[in-house]
Amino acid sequence: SVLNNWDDILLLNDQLSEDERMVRDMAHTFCQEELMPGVLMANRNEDFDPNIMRQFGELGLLGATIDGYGCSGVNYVSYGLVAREVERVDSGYRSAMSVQSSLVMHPINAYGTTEQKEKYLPKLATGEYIGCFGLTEPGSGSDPSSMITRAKKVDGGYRLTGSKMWITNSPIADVFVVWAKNEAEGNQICGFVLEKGMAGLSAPKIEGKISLRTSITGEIVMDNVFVPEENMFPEIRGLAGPFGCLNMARYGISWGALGAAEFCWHGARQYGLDRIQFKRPLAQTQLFQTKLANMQTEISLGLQASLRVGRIIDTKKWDPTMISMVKRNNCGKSLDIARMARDMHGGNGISDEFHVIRHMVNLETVNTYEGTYDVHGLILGRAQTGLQAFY
Ligand code: TGC
Ligand code: FAD
Repeated sequence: SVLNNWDDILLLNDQLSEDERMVRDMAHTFCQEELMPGVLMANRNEDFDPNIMRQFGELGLLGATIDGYGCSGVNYVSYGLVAREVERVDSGYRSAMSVQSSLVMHPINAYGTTEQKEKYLPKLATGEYIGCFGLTEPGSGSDPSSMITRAKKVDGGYRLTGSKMWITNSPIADVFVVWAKNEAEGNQICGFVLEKGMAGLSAPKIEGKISLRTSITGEIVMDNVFVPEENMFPEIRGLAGPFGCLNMARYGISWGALGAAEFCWHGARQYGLDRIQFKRPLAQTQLFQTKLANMQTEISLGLQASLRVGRIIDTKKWDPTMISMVKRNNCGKSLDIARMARDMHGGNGISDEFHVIRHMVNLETVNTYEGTYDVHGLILGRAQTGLQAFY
């Protein structure tokens, strides 16, 4: 048979170049050897070790698609493959990597001045600096156009006032990419790079998360923070600015979520082989096998779709709706798979030692952030009918 592995039924491995396989294998080894052993306690204690960012940096996994500034310059398929390996361990670790790469380094690279790029990108690439991205506010989530954070023009720069909510990495961030309405330009949305230590800037941690506990999440509170003119993105205006970053992060998530789903599928299969009930392995029952077949099918199809979108992005002729489709489908399917795997582990499934319940609760966040499942449905609905149904 041409099939080497039951877990690669559509021969995805053969569709990758040698370079892509190398990046994937390197990320896989790092994630399994360095991240997996500590994830249980990190999740239990709600602990994110910033040193993980330095390790990502050493391996060239931060801003990996950027050319120059110490970045690896790999293609978007490789970026997706890395996201899949990191999230196979935990969505929180992938979150830290994708925020730094797609939501902080990407906008600085795409919208920033030469000085901004030279100042921030090399240190973000090594993980010496940790970045965060502030779009969501307490009263503005799915509808970011309703944000109330304001930038007021003053001598030499702007004063920013407002607060951002649910911001990955904010409590430990050195660099904050923040979106605000610029009063001097008719309240158009503009992007600013803030730095830790600016007067009036704080980033309190959000406590009590049941999901994504290996990732640190906080607010960004800005009380009349002075931001020099040179820290503003000079040209990008409107929601196209933040959405331009979200596209790439959402694409990475489409791969990442499937990494988590694969872990759950493999875990359920192994559990079913090991666990004897009614005098036979659970895996020898028809119900168990059809559940495994459903997982295999959705994961294999989802990976093909993300690979296809990655290949299209690498040709630079892509559309955001393609990304909405894979972000939405792969997150929704992965969440279903994790819930099913949890069930197939019986009572053990609720123990963190089997990891599936951690993936399950993480995927609740992944299905919600970067545009919820339903919001991406509305984006796709609008694109095919020409009618927007948000309002
Ligand atoms: P709409 O009228 O659709 O668009 C306004 C302007 O934005 C442009 N645009 C895009 N540009 C590039 N890429 C995209 N995907 C774009 N989507 C829209 C559009 O062309 C237009 O440009 P212009 O120049 O004409 O002004 O705006 P709307 O207000 O109707 O939007 C509705 C909706 C629902 C599509 C949008 O607001 C949305 O996607 N909401 C979801 C919000 C979201 O995703 N938030 C994410 C926050 S960050 C985060 O969650 C990080 S978690 C990271 C982690 O830890 O991994
Ligand atoms: P809401 O927009 O209030 O939505 C609530 C529910 O209503 C959802 O089910 C939604 O699908 C539904 N809904 C909304 N609008 C409609 C409609 N028109 N029709 C039908 N149903 C609708 N944001 C950042 O800016 N930066 C970050 O780094 C970041 N990290 C995050 C980390 C975590 C752990 C979490 C949980 C969130 C993070 N977010 C971040 C915020 C995230 O992007 C938002 O939570 C998300 O966009 C949804 O917004 P909301 O929570 O305000 O929900």
